[in-house]
Amino acid sequence: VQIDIDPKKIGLRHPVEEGLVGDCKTILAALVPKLSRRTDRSFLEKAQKGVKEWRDMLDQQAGRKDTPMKPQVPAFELDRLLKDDAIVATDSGTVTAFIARYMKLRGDQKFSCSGNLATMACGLPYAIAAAVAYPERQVVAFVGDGALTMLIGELATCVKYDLNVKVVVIKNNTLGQIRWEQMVFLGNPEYACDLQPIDFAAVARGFGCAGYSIEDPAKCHDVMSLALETPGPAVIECVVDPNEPPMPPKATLKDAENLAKALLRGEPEGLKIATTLAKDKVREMV
Ligand SMILES: Cc1ncc(C[n+]2csc(CCOP(=O)(O)OP(=O)(O)O)c2C)c(N)n1
Repeated sequence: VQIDIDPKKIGLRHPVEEGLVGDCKTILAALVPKLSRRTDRSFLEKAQKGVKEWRDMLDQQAGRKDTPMKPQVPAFELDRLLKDDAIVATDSGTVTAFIARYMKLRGDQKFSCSGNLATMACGLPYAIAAAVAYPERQVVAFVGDGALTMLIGELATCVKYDLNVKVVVIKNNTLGQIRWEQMVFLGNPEYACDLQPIDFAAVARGFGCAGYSIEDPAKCHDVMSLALETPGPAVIECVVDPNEPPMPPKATLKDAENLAKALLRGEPEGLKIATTLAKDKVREMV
């Protein structure tokens, strides 16, 4: 069953048996009285246990203090610092997975990504639009270094109109999503994904924005908090581990087989990736 305010969206992403067009709140209110309460709570409890285990795993992953900092750390810290009416926009890349997992939408928060075309570099323009439409609200773009580089000139727009946009750029010096797709979907070593490292904090200052850089996970919370409180536009560069895999919620055997193939075929960072994966797995088991 898909409930959607827009009839064109019914069945867009997943086959449905019933499409119900309308506002979720109204439709759910109409549906709920048709249900009779089950005495057997096992299905619900199993689902609740699954969510709890998933959240515990995310917390554990975000609590890691190793350097290079894990990308989960800034996503986790940002979520903790967001106001209840914050507007967050993200790009397409591994960043999408990290922020979508860690941002627990609450209050009047809004979250946007490019759900149809999955284009890179939409995060900053979406945030600019949000800051123009809602100048009194906290607005954050959570973006990749590859994507931000494509539209970095828009920082000048933020300065020119004194827009309250905070740009959190996850700097892994690679087109991460493609790199992992090459390995996990195709079984090939990465090819041509490296990015020329950029000092985003210095670049931000060149544009006239405030610029911050975070490398130490222990300082992530405090620096992020300071940066979010800075009036006007600011860039917060988070230097992260490019070898932390953005694994799908359920990795298949085929994914693992492809990754192994990519490593055997000469993935240049193979050893680091294997060590990171092994460490992550051991931590999860412990
Ligand atoms: C305009 C555009 N070009 C290319 C792609 C294909 N693509 C999807 S994600 C991605 C890499 C994103 O890299 P980055 O912004 O550094 O984020 P990361 O994946 O490292 O988190 C690419 C090239 C795309 N979706 N849109």
